[in-house]
Amino acid sequence: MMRFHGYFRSSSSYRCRIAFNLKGLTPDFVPVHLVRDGGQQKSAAYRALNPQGLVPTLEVDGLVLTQSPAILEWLDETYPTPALLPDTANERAAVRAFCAVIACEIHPMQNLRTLQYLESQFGQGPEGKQAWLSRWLGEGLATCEALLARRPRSRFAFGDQPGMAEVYLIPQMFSAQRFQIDLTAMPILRAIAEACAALPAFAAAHPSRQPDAE
Ligand SMILES: N[C@@H](CCC(=O)N[C@@H](CS)C(=O)NCC(=O)O)C(=O)O
Repeated sequence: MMRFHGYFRSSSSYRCRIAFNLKGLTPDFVPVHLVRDGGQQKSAAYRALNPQGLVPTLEVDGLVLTQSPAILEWLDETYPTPALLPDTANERAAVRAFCAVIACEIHPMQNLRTLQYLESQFGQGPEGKQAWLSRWLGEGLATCEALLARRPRSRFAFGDQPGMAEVYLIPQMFSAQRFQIDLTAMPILRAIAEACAALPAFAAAHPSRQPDAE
């Protein structure tokens, strides 16, 4: 039994969906609406699975996995083909650094609860929140672009096949568009996003194609 709890627009859920598709896995899906009912992720029933009250959560038989980086590494170790990480320690470190910029530096700044806190505790409206998002998403994505600009160019971020870097990058590019971040100065990231959009595993993982899409 494999059961995935997520939300169509959540970028950490989107990461996992891409990985499932690349690996040919089709877990059952349980939608967790992040706004309805005050946020279903905060319910006692969901918190019993994921004490942080965040999506995603993956249940596999008796095992409960939380935090998308842990889920993705577990998937790659448990279903090694196709591999999401490169063969060498040096390249794996480069890919993990790229992914960490997104997961550790960018994503927490755009999260729903962060934006809600800016509003409730610091009185920020749409303009203030937009300035915040532009600052942190813009800087983080510029770092991703710079990390790739210093490498020999390839079709995808770290070679001719998509892998862990694209699993993180594509949802982040979706969020950047949603939050109207200027991507003009990021031609490498845009080219990778375009190459991924043509692949069924990525296209099928898009938020607009999920059963809970609005
Ligand atoms: N580092 C966590 C982040 C999880 C996370 O922040 N999920 C967001 C959606 S992308 C969420 O559940 N937000 C609900 C909220 O802020 O209340 C992961 O990668 O799984």
